Amino acid sequence: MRIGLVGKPNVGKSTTFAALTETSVDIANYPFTTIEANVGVTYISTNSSCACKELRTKIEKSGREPPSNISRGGSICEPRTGACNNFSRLVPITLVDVAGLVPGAHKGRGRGNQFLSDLASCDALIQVVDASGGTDIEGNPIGSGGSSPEEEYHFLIEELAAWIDGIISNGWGKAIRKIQSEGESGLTNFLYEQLTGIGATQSDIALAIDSFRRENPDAPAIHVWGERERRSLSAMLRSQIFPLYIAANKSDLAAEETYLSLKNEVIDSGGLFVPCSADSELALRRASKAGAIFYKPGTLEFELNSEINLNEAQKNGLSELAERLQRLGGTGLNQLLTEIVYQRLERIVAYPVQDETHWVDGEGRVLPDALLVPCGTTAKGLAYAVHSDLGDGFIRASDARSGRIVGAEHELEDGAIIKIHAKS
Ligand SMILES: Nc1nc2c(ncn2[C@@H]2O[C@H](COP(=O)(O)OP(=O)(O)O)[C@@H](O)[C@H]2O)c(=O)[nH]1
Ligand SMILES: [Mg+2]
Repeated sequence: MRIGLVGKPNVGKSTTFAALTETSVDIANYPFTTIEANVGVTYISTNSSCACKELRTKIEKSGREPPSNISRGGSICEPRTGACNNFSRLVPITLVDVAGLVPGAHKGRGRGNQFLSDLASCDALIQVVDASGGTDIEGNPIGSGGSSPEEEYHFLIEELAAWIDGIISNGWGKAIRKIQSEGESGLTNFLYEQLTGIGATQSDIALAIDSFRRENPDAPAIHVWGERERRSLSAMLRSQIFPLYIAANKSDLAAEETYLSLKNEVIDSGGLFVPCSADSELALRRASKAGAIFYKPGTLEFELNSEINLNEAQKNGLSELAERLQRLGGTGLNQLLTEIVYQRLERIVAYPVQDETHWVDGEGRVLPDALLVPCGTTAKGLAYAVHSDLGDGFIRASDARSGRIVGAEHELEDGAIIKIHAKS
């Protein structure tokens, strides 16, 4: 699971990245571009209780003593990445902070194609916009309300569509020949060949062609398509290959009228628009890491740690943050990620194990991995998600909960605990 942070410079992409991954990266109030994309890991909670809750009950019922784990609220799993407390399991998501995208990137302006290829491996994109309208399209600070969040949104989707258009225009002569010999499936095959490298699937292409047909019922035969038709198809391809969700950042500074029309446009077209304050999330995570507060991401309140002495400035800073959290209804970032992963991308959680009785791996670790996989993932698909060798050598799997043997095409349920049998 990989999510890219995109947007014009100086909107808070690196701040969002630093807050969510709890790492330090360069953050500055002027447009500058990091040479390499920042790549890191963030965590979100699973929708339902960790499978270690069931395991604990199973052990208790059998009359054995589960490992004592008071400090973790009863959780007994041993996550290799993430953590689990009170049966709330954290699962990893890779985040990529793709530096600033400037108008003309598809023609190589700024860091141009480098930005674009950093996006290619992402399952979804979050566009961070400056909801306060305080920075121009190139990221230079101007007074609040001086720029239009709508403009930066349109610039970005058009830039991405132009990039895709560039890729398909390149071989258009070949497309025409394919269409003449293979009919409409020639177009699908051509698009798949050209776009598989940026992560397009057959189904993305089929869905994009469907929506093109719906929006352009009178389009001429493909072999006489001009730029207009191709551009329109590129826009549909963009929305299938790179679903884009909006983090309306700097909401702490923003007047609602600055972003209202963008909000309405995004929501009316079925998109996701969440007001965020990355800066506040970063301050909260840092205070929490320093031990000054107890804060659970996604909540509206935090507690001061009475064992830590704070100076006046720190106390004021924290009380200002507390007031801000209440006023904004949270920092928005956790809500945004959770909605993208579970509602929009329909990811489910699967626990691969090596021992179907004790739900452990080869080293005896209890439920070491919890993976986010697309809804509809099969047993064999999970094997590939663990390791390509496990997928290639797949023989069969077993459902560790019921003990039943399942085949390669068996579709996993949310929370499935699966042992994979493979040739080594
Ligand atoms: N008020 C406010 N400022 C923010 C917020 N997020 C980021 N900033 C500031 O915006 C500027 C640009 O942030 P940065 O993360 O470097 O932007 P990037 O160029 O998109 O990576 C910095 O001065 C940040 O402190 C926010 O939520 N609220
Ligand atoms: Mg940055």
